[in-house]
Amino acid sequence: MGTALVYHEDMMATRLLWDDPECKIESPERLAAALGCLRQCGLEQRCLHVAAREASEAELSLVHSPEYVDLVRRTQTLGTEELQALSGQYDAVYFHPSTFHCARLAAGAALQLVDAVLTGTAHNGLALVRPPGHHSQRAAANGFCVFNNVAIAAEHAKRKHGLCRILVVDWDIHHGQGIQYIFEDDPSVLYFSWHRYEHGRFWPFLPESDADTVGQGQGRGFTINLPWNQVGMTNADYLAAFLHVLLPVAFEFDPELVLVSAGFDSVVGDPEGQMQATPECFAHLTQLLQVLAGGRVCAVLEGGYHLESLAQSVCMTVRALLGDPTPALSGPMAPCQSALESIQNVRGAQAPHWKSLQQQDVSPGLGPSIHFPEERPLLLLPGNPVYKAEPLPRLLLDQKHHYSVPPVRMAVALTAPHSTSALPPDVLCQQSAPKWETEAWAKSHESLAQDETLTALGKFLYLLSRVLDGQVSSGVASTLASAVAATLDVAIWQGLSRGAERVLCVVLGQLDRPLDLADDGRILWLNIGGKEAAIFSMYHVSMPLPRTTGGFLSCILGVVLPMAYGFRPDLVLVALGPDHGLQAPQAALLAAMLRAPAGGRVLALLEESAPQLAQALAQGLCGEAPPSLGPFSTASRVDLQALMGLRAQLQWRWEMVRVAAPEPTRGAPCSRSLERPETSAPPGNFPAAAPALPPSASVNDR
Ligand code: X5A
Ligand code: ZN
Repeated sequence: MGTALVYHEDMMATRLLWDDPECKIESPERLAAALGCLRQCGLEQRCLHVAAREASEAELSLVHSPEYVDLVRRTQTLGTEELQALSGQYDAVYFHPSTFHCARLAAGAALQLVDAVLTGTAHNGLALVRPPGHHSQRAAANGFCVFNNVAIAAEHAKRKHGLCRILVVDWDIHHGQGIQYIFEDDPSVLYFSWHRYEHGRFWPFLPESDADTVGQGQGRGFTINLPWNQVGMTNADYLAAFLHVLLPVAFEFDPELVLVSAGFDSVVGDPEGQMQATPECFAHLTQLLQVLAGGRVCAVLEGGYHLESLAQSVCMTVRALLGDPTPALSGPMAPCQSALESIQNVRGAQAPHWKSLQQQDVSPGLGPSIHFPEERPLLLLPGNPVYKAEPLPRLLLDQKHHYSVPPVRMAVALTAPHSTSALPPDVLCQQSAPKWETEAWAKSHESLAQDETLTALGKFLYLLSRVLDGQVSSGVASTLASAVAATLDVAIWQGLSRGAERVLCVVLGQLDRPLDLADDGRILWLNIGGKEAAIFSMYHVSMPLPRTTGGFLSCILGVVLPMAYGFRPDLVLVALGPDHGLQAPQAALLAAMLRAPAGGRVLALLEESAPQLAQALAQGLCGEAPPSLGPFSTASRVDLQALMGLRAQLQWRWEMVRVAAPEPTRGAPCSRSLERPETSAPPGNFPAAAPALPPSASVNDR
């Protein structure tokens, strides 16, 4: 089972036959550019090829009126002048004698993709199509769109495959009002769209594109609009939208299928969108979506008019669908003021419909369970932040970072033989670090001196070296329970001395932070489910492990991932300590989601008597979709208060934690990131991502 690529060259046939500056950007070269890039990057060869077919009339009428389908059919025999006259009856549309054929292929491609994924032929996939679909309506072409490819595919998934919950994620920069209208009263299709809006001054100029449109009747809460009121939105703004709006609701909705209206006019360089997000961001967005619906993600091309931008973004999306680790993201990891206002508005509008968004109703003051240790008092209060945003990490290097994918995606170094039986043998890591090296490390820790723990440490160190030198992307290792803390300590130092600049430690349960660990910003220590909820420093934070699914997700989406994205770790160490309380599905989800901000470099460490957890972590790190966490249960008031209290403090340093714009009247600092946007980059001039690790020479000198 792999990634399906659905395509047919006939879809290059339709093109504009007269002069129309608005429509000329929707050109056949768009498909050629996307396909060419996929070939050049060796990605096309890794996909399962599925030929597009024409959608039948019956399939088109799942969404469109028979009269409209007839009308489009009759365009096949019209002359240029008649085509132009008919096109003029719609907003931003052109017809060509091949339009009917192409548009039926486009809809049929989406159907083929959904069938391949729902019958198990493919895991996920992308349909490269034109004309696009999301503006098209029951009886109207609109915005270059003729038939609504994604809406037809969603309706087909309901009727032919019996699905009850389909999530449509529309990341095109225009509002897919066609999809919104078709499903506005349908609770089985959750439609999420972000779009350039500028308070209604951007095409298609509709009041119903605003955040307060939530759907109608039974479908209330199943339309989610996130309008961008300024141009220049960045990777941070898009990620914040996913972490704080889309993903909480999506987990609560629990879709059986994710359809993406994958337009790439939301990428830097695009003349329509005027946004600043880079192609790499779309690998992240795609990877984040893959934790839903058992990984059944079907992306269907919509817009995208800057050929280079489009092509690179399509490649990033396919990379993520294939399971490759995500490339580093460039730019400041802080959402801008305008984006935060939009996020706040849509959360407010949707809160009556989604329990996962209701936590903002809890007062943002300090909850009773938050504890500030007395010996290291914390001086952070809203409106009185002592932490200034630090100088930004190395950004925008002159050269584009050439990242390579490690040959091994995941390896395990488990000590107890019985614990490996459920894993495929090819992931088992048999080698060990040199004896002298292992023994040298063990000298500093009593708990590592036994034979058993020494053997485990040797295997672990070997695995860590392979992660650091880029041979292995991620791993799971085990040792005796008594040696987890010391092994983690060794891993931190080894990581820092072998080239990682920032190490994120996600520590579950009762595992104390080593006392001699410097608090210099190179290590971020997140303790989940430790003794208390506390902020010891901006790099040492402790929070409860909520027992409810809602609480757990709030913790991961609302705190852990935003901090991880803000920190930009080169390496993530996940350690399961005593009383960690983590269930296997939670472990799988945590592992799968931590891959994204870490470029896939995640090493998990646990005690050897927990083979189910080791397996869950291994599956998550492989990119397998985690199993369902079970029915959504609202976070407890105590958990919410603790998380809210933490977030209120953390947001001054970790701006990705924010879900609302700071109130300017309270003297909050306007960090420079809130003062965006600036003008967009010249087309084709992409900001480059910083390399995640220094050149391999310095990592390899063992
Ligand atoms: C699919 C798509 C955009 C239409 C813009 C009209 N359509 N100005 O991106
Ligand atoms: Zn668009």
